[in-house]
Amino acid sequence: MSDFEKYTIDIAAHPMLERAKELGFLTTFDRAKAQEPRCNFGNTGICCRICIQGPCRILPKKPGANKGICGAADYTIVARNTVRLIAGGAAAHSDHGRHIAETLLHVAEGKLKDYRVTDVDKLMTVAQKIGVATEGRDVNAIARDVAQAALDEFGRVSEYPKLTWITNTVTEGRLKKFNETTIMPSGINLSLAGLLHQTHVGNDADPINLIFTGLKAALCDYDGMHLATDLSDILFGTGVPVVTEANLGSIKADKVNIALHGHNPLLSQMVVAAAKEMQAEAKAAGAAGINLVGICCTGNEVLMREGVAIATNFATQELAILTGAMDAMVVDVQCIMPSLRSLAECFHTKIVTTMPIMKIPGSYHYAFDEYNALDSAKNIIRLAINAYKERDASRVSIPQIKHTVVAGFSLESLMSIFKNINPDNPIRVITDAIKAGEIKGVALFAGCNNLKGQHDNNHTEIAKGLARNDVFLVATGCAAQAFAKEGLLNGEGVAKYAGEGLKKFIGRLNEKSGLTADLPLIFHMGSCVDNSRSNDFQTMIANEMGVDVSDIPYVATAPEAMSEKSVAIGSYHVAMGTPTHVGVIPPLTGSSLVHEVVTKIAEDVFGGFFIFEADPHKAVNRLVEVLEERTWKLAMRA
Ligand code: XCC
Repeated sequence: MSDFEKYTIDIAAHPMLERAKELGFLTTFDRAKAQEPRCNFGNTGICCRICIQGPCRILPKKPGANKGICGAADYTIVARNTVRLIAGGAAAHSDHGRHIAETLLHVAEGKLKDYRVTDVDKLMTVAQKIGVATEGRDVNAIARDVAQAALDEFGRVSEYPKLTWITNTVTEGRLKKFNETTIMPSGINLSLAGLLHQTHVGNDADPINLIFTGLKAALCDYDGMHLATDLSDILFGTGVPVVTEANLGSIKADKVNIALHGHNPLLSQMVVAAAKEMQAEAKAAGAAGINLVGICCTGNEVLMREGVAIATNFATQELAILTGAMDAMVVDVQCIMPSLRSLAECFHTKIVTTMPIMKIPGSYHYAFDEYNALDSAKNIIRLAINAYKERDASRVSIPQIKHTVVAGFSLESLMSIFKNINPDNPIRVITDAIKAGEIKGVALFAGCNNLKGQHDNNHTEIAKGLARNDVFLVATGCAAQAFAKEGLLNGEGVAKYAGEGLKKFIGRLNEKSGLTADLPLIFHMGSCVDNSRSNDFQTMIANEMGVDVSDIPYVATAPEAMSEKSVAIGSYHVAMGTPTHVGVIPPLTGSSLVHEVVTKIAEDVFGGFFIFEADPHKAVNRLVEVLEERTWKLAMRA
């Protein structure tokens, strides 16, 4: 096996890595290798850098060094480090949501000419869900109140009232649990600032108290994500099934290629709209047109709503530039490697940053102007068209590898398929299949790439293993993109990997789907903020079964978790009562106490718990075991 094969299972990546080697460019794979061996203190979470007397590193057997200078024990240090990761993730997700909410408010106030309320049905649903009056009211008035309710989530400074989106989207059982355990937040900013205060030097030393505060922040993550999904749907439309393609082969040699990368759909939606209008300009420059492709969650956003192809996911973002055919990469926020800029220097590619909080020295910064959003997008496309003119055709080498993708499964679109089978009570399509033992339950795949393992391998191996065991699979984020690139998001994936029960179940959906394409093995629900769609799915299943979410056979897995956001997502899933697998051993093994709390004791309190298992096959066995145990318990209650 070559080094490249060891790095990633994505065969489109191999020739690009070879190319990087020829150019002498060190990719993220090389940099990951160069970081080995990792520092054991950092790797296990017992390096404390919270004050500048540090870093303090814990040596359990060395008197004096078995605590930090201030006397903080391993469990305090590990808990503090972990909950600060959660705060970082929750801040990122919720700030993304706040940005969307501000835009919706400005739309409702008639201040923005390029945006509008696209999905009025979704606006009505959300308004009714959060208690905004709709009867006889104008769309913009309702949109203003919904946007204001979302913005109010951030600024509350007292402990009451509690967060609106959580209050109105989770089961009664969860709400009671969150209140009883005092982790129910009222204000997102308040909770995150409180966490940073609590973890300051000389503050809280109690790991349990810290973990509960971490879970409160994780619920802020949930809230911010949920409102981001809802408000994005209102502005840009709720995803419906689309057929598109994925992998580097979706980059076209004869077109102006623009990659949309990051997380926030506000600009990328405008780029999609502008590209439709500017095909002639591209043709005048000698290209066959404009080809948009997506990377990371901005890619997932425009895939869901516009059918834009996926070029690649997080770990292989650099490789899109190495094709020599990428004219511009437009980035917004989160998960964008700073290395893109230096790699772009080897080609004609323009890296365009657009947000005030995300700049890369040396790249082009086109400040996104929501008041002139379409013009902002057009200027960027013009830059790409000019870059295309500088492209050296002799340096273009695109791996001709791609797969068909059937995606766009918002919960609404999934339910409309279920509705074709059971018009009166669509959710029963899945609960009946679980009760009949046709499927063993549901697994959500979420999260990133992490180069501590072979890129995309954990994602695909665990998915195939669970599919063989008749588990219904939904996915978001870079996990969904790994599946798209590997050909698991189409009907062939079902034929190859689904167990008999799952095959029958998806077959039944196919008969009634009303779609021209066969349904996929795994249902792509969108970007990372769209994990909220999976949470709503859980809530619907639990309510239909008459139990709490902590009782239903529904698991989550982040096979290659990497970002702070993934820590926040995983943590709130545990609070939601979901057994949550992580395929990378996170930096908390330095405290056996914290490790025990999150992997075992959490189950007693919330019903959810973490499973840390790097081996994909063992992970499959454990997840199936957990699903079977829950199904068995449910059958006992019946
Ligand atoms: Fe980033 Fe959402 Fe992770 Fe991918 S999955 S590496 S967070 S892009 Ni969100």
